[in-house]
Amino acid sequence: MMAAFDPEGAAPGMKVSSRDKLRDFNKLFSAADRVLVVISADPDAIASAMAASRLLSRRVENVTIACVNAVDRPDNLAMIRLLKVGLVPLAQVKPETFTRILLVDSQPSHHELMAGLPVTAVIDHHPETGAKAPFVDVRPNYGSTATILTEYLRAARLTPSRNLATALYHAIKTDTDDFKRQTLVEDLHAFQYLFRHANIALARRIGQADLRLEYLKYFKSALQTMRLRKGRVFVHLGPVSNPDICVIIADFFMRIHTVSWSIVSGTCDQKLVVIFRNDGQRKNAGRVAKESFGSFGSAGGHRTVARAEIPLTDIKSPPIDFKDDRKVAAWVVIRTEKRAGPQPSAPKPEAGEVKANG
Ligand SMILES: [Mn+2]
Repeated sequence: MMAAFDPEGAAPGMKVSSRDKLRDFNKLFSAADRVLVVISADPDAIASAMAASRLLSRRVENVTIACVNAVDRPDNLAMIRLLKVGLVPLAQVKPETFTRILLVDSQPSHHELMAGLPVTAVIDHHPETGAKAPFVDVRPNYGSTATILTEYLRAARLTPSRNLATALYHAIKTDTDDFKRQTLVEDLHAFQYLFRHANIALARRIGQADLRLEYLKYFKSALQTMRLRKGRVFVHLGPVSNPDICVIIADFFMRIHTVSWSIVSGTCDQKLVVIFRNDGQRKNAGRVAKESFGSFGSAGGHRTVARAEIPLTDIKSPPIDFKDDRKVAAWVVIRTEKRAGPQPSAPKPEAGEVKANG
């Protein structure tokens, strides 16, 4: 039998048709169902849960979205607040009081709390883990789960509300890192569609909300104590409430066009955390992190981004006084300074002396 032309589906025989998938998905639910959508909250998971909730809102008795993690990233908090997302911690609900449980942007094996749930349906874009459930739609090539859910909404002929479209739009942007990561034409199509329905200014507001008010004191101390040598910025922040602060400050200094390396450290949970960033010009942050700190703790990363974490008790020769921020700062500089420089393309006597721009 010839397949009827399907404007929402993919080319016949080639890819998953979201219309077919939606039909199977809908069969799982009836009007008396109480549905629990379980996520590990990040923009894609939150948006996908909102979309699943929209798909089911008129088909079931109620839908609750619960997360296995504590939401504390500022951009996630902004998303939840500005888009009025109803989200509760999984610990606050009784899964056994629900008749259907849905996982979006996750698979059971991703989290022990998820693995223990009797899951009805899994919709995700992470690599296949052999999830067992009555309904599984895992598309590892997709840039985001939000793309899959956008296809479902379109197949169901449901126009997303402004807030839902904004959430999905932000999710695709986030998970594809503005299309610099794994992206399919399906992600672009979903994005293009959502663009017409989203509040772009609100999405931008959410995307740029990566700071907390309490972080400003670290900026102040970073600006006051930074050492700048040959385009390399060194900052030791001392005790920080969260290692993310070191990442934010390290990224911040890379925005200065003459800075080629940004190395920012801080102590948290009995560990020294060192964050490395560079401009990618003949440099290898992962190697520098490993050579500088690999003998003290875990250290590594990629060419432009890297990280080291050293237990504060483990440095014996010479012993480091981690209460003395100036000594720690000097130690980080000494460990990294010789290693963090441009690697010469041809052997040169002293790599540290090579100036990038002559
Ligand atoms: Mn995702």
